Amino acid sequence: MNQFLTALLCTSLLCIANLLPVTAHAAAPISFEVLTERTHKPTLFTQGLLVDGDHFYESSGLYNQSLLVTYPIAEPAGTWAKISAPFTKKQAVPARYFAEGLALLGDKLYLLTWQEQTLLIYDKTTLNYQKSISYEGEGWGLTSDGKQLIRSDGSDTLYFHNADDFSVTKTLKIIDQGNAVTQLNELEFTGGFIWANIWHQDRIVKIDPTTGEAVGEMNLSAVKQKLQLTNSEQVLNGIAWDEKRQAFWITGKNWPKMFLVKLKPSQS
Ligand SMILES: [Ca+2]
Repeated sequence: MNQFLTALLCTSLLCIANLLPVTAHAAAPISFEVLTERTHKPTLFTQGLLVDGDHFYESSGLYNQSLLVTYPIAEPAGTWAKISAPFTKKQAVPARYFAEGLALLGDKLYLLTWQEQTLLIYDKTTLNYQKSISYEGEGWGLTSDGKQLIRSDGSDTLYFHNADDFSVTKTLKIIDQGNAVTQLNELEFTGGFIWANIWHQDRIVKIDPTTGEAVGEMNLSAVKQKLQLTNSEQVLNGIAWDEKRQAFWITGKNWPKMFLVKLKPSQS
């Protein structure tokens, strides 16, 4: 092959390389094991999930049927008892609101609404409504780093809010090897990192809250496949850190199960 042809071929290959789609994500895979599973009410359209002590707190979305519920992590014995177990407490959200992300800070539960630009605040113990605060933009996921509230809106940006007046104190673009990570959904803050579900994907990314870099990701495809779900909106959406068990509870919208997921030691 002469030099001209070699140069032409190389140039063409470079062109082809440039036309190939950029790798959508490259964050390091995070290894984990599923320690156990439990029932999850399949009627819950999970938008927010967190653990406090021995209880879950969960928000369920959709207009006219949004809910805020709490129920024990420990289940009763027997299949029917598990399926029919009542919530410890349940609070209906007014019909005009589409409930979204949920966070706990102090003795208050903070509940986002999707497009109603209203933050609803509830008492943790009674689930009684306390007050609302308006904000701009959409509400998707919500968590707390112990000082502030952190919100997603389905974009690649996370918003840090003052918990007193919900004013935005900082915004953070989430990137993975230089590429924007969009569709950020349900959130969890633990161990100095933000963990984020990606809407309509089976992965949860681990985010450095200082730089916005996705430093790792969990792929839950195999876990989800075990459920043999039939509706495309039954997406992975729900991650809650269980301090007592030192593991994450994972679920999704209208999933019949929740899974206790333990990270491999080197990655926790
Ligand atoms: Ca969460």
